[in-house]
Amino acid sequence: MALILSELKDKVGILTLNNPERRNALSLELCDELREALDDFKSRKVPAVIIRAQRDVKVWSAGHDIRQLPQVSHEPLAYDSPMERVLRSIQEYPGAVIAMVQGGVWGGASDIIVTCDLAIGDETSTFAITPVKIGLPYNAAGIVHFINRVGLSIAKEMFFTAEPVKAERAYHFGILNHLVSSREIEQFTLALAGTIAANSPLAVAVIKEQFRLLSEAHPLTADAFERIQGLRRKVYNSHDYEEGIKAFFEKRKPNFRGE
Ligand code: YXS
Repeated sequence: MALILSELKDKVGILTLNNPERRNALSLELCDELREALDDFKSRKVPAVIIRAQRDVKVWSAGHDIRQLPQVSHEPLAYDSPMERVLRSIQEYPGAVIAMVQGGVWGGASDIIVTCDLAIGDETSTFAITPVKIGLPYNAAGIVHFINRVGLSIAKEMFFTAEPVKAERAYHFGILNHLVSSREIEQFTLALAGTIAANSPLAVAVIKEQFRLLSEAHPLTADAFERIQGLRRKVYNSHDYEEGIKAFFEKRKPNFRGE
């Protein structure tokens, strides 16, 4: 069964996450299909793409497939991991990539939302980023995505609490460009995508790439880079990371020790 459904409506591509049994968890397989579908639209010069889940889902995506997170002592969210490659595919796509959100968005799936160029949500949409729930050190690229979208203080609150941000607040803080009712979200998002698709695709693509280069430009000394690597290694080599994953599967609260 296709984990990603792909269709073209006029000049708008629509990609639907299609694994509700696993709550659209970002498995390696689903991420690879999502990236391949984006590459296919890119080859067909599709100027605007909507990423959505099935209509009226309760869970847009449960985030990274925890069963497939590398076990302790291995770099989770490595540069060339499937989820990270999807995020870069979205950033580098030469056209607008728009998230249409109904239901709960968890973990790495929230990084997809804040990496998309625009996000449209309905009243059921919520957004949580959850590494602290499983003792996982997020990565610098992902943290920059959140800082760029919601600013430092809201990004810290989201990461430190791992609590879902509800639709109204998500709109207020800029996770969502528009908050529309579940009845009208499909038509609204398609119309917005159509407006963008009717503009100069070359200008949109070049302006998008300038946004990416300028917003990602955070000068980092070699020392700072090494420090980040060392800090993250300390976490993914920790008891807490191992305990966090184990607790998820044993469906119990983790007992973190801070080491
Ligand atoms: O027990 P079965 O086999 O039926 O499977 C259950 C869940 O184990 C499974 N499932 C997942 N499997 C792998 N990875 C996941 N992230 C994941 N989430 C769920 O799907 C089956 C149905 O789940 P269930 O019964 O809990 O569904 P529900 O409708 O009652 O609750 C839906 C959720 C999403 C609220 C609940 O499944 C949940 O809280 N899932 C974990 C959400 C989460 O913490 N995601 C973060 C993943 S880690 C990640 O994205 C980043 C690495 S980071 O941590 O840095 O943010």
